[in-house]
Amino acid sequence: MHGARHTLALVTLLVGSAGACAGANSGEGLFGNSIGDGGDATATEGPTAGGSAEGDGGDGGSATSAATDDGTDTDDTEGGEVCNGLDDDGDGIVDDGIPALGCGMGVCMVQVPGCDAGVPAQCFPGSPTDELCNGLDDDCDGTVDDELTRSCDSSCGVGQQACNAGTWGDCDAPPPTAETCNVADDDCNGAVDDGVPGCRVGVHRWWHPTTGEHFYSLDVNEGLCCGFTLEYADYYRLYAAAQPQTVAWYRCYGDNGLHHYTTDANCEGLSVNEGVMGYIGQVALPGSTPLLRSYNPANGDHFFTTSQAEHDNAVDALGFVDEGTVGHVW
Ligand SMILES: [Ca+2]
Ligand SMILES: [Ca+2]
Ligand SMILES: [Ca+2]
Ligand SMILES: [Ca+2]
Repeated sequence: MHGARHTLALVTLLVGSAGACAGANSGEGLFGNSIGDGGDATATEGPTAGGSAEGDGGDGGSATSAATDDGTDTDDTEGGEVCNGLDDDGDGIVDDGIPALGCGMGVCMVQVPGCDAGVPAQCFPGSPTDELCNGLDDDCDGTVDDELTRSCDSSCGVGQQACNAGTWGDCDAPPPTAETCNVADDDCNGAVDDGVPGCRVGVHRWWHPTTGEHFYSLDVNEGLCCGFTLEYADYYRLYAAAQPQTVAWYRCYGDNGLHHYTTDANCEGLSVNEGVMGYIGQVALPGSTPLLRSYNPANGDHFFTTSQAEHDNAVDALGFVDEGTVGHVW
């Protein structure tokens, strides 16, 4: 009994091995079929025999022409190699000469072999991205850089720049220039007409503790003569020469012994014109601040301040009459 069992197991093993071998052989046979129809025993030698002029010769009468002229190979190719895992044109190479396949534009462009293991290739283009200024067609619409423009700025303002040959061109925002006396911030540092000698003149503010007069002068020493107290040097500034939208600011002297200041060359009919102090803005200009005027009927004092709070206090608490904004100073 024991011997019989061993024998049965051995037979089963042999049968199994034979089946596996048979399967493998038949598979190779299928692949090798197209190469050598005639000799099954030498299937593995296919490529060598493949010179198989002999094999081809057996198929048809073209053996002679094949031997004399390579041109017949071209004829065979025209016969049509298709992507099917077979050597349709009989040149010994499976699926040869099938052109590559391309698809997509720009960076999405893809090229794949026309035939992959007997299966016709499929081509899937890459994914587009936002167009960048880089000399590439990023969004795959067929146009490189798509005439891109973008906003840009300088310290003086905003502008545009265009993409040229993959790099951004010059920004057309206004460039900073040297500061000149023109009521404009030419160098774009945030200060108007800064550092231009003689552009503006400083008006110093004095106050007389006895008369209560507010006195304004271009001379920081002028008030020392007569008991005035210097409240602010360079309290505000005027343009030394006329600028667009400025008018002359006159200093006047009245019969009452007090000074007055106005844009009226006739000193509003009340005083003697002592001359032009400078030029005051008729409207709000770059860098300017309003100059507020009030009048004290009790002592005839004309008070000028750039402080709204000080102006309001004079009117509300000190008996001054509000005479409004008389111009714009710096
Ligand atoms: Ca594009
Ligand atoms: Ca681009
Ligand atoms: Ca400036
Ligand atoms: Ca300027």
